[in-house]
Amino acid sequence: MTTVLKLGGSVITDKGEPETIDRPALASTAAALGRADPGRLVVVHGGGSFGHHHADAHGVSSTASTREAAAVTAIHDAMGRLNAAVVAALQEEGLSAVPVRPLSAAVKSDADPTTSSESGRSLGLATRPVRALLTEGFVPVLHGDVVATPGAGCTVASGDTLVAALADRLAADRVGLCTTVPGVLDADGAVIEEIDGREAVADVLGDATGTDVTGGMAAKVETLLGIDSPASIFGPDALSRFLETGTAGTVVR
Ligand code: IP8
Repeated sequence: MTTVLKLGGSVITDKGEPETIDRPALASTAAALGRADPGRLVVVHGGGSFGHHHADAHGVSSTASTREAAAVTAIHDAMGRLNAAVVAALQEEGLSAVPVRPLSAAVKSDADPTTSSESGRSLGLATRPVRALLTEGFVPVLHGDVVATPGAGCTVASGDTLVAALADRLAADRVGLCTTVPGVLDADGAVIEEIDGREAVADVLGDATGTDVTGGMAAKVETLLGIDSPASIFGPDALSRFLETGTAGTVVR
């Protein structure tokens, strides 16, 4: 069984403070993973106050590109610092976590990659190393990153886009997005149990708190609707349930 799990940047960092890890949240997330027996597991994490802070400072997003090497390096290096912290936290809980860095493994592949909506298919991702690491018993840990964008320089590929690309190419059995909210909420604040069509996206436009250069809940749902496997969006409290049962919060089909 293959699970692709995204840890939202807002879950593991304090989005209000540049480059600040939410240590208790990261530790409890890692502990939940350490307690579970998820089989083949790929972890992807978002940018939180690391990537988004630097991307915003350089005017780079999933649609705004840069050709400045210093901007690419600043964003990528910040994501590297967060990735190292996530890998270390997972290792402390006994997982064989290792870093896999998308700048060196991914390229946006749409004809007009700066205006197309983010889908897993718009990303060329070298999944052979990820597969090989899984087979060797490792837990590859990827993250949202700046990636080459033909004709434009580099743009941000969000962790969600990576999740979608990985889910498709690894034929994932289970896909989960651990966010700060317990799922996609309706107008009354109740968790919507299931979303199965694009028309739902208009109703779920959430507001991302802090700096987020890759879009909020609507973009997440849109991306997840594009993959074959059902995907769950849930809060940190439901992480163990997701790992046990394969679904939690809102299921996007
Ligand atoms: O937080 C964005 O990833 P996300 C990563 O999953 C960067 O949207 C580099 C801002």
